[in-house]
Amino acid sequence: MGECSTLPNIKEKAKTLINMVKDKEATVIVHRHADPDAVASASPFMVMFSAKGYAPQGLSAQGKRVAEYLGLEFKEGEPKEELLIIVDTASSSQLPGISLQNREYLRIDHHVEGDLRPFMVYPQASSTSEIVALAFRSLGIRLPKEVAEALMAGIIYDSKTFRLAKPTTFTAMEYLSKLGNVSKAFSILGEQREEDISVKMAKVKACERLIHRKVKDFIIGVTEIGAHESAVAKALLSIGLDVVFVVREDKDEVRVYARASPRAQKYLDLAKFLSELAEEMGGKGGGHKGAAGAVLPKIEYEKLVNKLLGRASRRLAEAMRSESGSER
Ligand SMILES: [Mn+2]
Repeated sequence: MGECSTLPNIKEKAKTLINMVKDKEATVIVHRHADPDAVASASPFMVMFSAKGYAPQGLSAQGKRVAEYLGLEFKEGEPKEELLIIVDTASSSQLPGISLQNREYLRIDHHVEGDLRPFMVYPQASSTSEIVALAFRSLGIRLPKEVAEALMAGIIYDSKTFRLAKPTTFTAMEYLSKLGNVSKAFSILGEQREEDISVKMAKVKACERLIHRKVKDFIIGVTEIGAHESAVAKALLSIGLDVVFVVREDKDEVRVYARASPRAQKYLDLAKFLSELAEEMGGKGGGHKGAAGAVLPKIEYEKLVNKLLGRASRRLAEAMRSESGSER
C-alpha cells in the first residue's frame, strides 16, 4: 500500500505561505465573478488569519452561497494590504481594477496559462480548494468545520462532482471529510435545495398530459402546462425524451417552448423548425438549435399537437435517412 497522493513540495511552500501570512497584513483576491472554488480557497485565510477578501466585480451566484455560509464579505476596489494572496486566478485580465505593479503577491492555483507569477500552482490538481486543503494538511493545521465544508464544496464544484477528479482530490477529500460533512458541502452548492411545490406540480401534470411518439430510437412529445415551461421541458428531457414541446395557452395566443437533447439536435434544429412553423401560421418563433420558442395565433390544441409531432417526426426521419444515405 502506497502513501496518499499529495503535491510535490507542498509542505515547504505551505510553510513559507503561512509564515508570510502571519508576518504581514494579508488580503486574498479571487477572480471576477468568483465561483465556489475561488471563494472556498480564500476562506481559510479569511477565517483563520483574518485576511481581508477582494472580489473584482463581485461573486457568482454560487460563489455567494459559499461566502454566505461562512459569513464572509468580499470588497471591490484596490487592496491596501501589504501581501496579496491570489487564488484560482492565472491572468491579470481576471482581476479588473487591481494593479499588481510593485505589489508582493503569492498565487495559489490549478490553472497553468497566465501572466501571473506562480507560487503554489499545481495543474495536476482538479481545484484550487484541494491545493489549499493539502497545504494545511501538510502542516497539520486543523481547519474549522465550516471551512472544511466550503473547501469540499469548491472541490465538488470544480471537479464536476469528481468526474474530473485526480488522486490528490481524494487525498484532500479524505482529510476534509474528517473535519466536516460531505452532505453539507453539497447543500452549500444548492443541490439539495427543495423545489417549489408549484414547479413540482407543473412537472407532474406535464407528465400526465404528455402525448408522445417514437421515431426510430428517439422519443418526441408534446405537453400542455400553465407555467414553468422551461423546468417542465428540462424534466421531460431528463426522463428520456429527445424532443419536447411544451404548450401554454394564453388568452389570445399559444406559446410553444421546445427543447431537444444533444443527439436530437444533430437532426433537428428547433429554432429553424419553430420559426418556419410560426411563419406559416402567422406567428413568430426563434431561438437556438436545442432550445427555442414560438408565439402562435390561437389554434385547437389537438391540431397543434398533430402538427408538432407530425412535422418533427418527419424532419427527424428525413434527416436520419439522408445521413445514412450520405454514409454509403
Ligand atoms: Mn478553480
